[in-house]
Amino acid sequence: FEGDKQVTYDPEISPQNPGENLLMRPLCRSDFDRGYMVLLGQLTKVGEVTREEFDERFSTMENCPDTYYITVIEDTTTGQIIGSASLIKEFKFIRQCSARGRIEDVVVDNAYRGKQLGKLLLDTLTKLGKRVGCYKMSLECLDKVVGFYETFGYRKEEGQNYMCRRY
Ligand code: 16G
Repeated sequence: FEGDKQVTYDPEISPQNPGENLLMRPLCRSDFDRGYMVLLGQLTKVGEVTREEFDERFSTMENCPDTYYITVIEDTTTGQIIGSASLIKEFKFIRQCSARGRIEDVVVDNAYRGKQLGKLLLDTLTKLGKRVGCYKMSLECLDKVVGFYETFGYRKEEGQNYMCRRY
């Protein structure tokens, strides 16, 4: 199965070594001051989130152990967050009390394109999902990036539709 193929990098990078002056790590509370919300603004509407609101939401997530794996990449020269992707583990009763993993809010700063960072984030979180016991992983994306996600073994499933209702 293609999804089990090793993802390769050129030049070689890894979570421990994502590139010169770059650091890959879990989101922390102080990333509010490192432009985390501004970065998310490159993905969708973020609204005017205050530090207090961010703090409260961070605590809510922190209080759900083994659930929110929000991974960021920091440029250590500027101290800014320049990439992020989230793995959310959703606990289930089905499949012997298994869990599904969702990949959400994947974003790499426009100025940092072409450094394989999206690939590194996806590869890492996809493997992490398996490691933490997810029986499947899923995500939603635009037509133009379907090919990118296929690299990591994601497929449009026959007869399955993504449905959405907005408020
Ligand atoms: C994309 C994202 C999703 C994000 C949504 C925001 C990935 C793989 N998908 O679908 O996670 O939440 O955009 O758009 O990153 P929205 O604000 O219109 O829902």
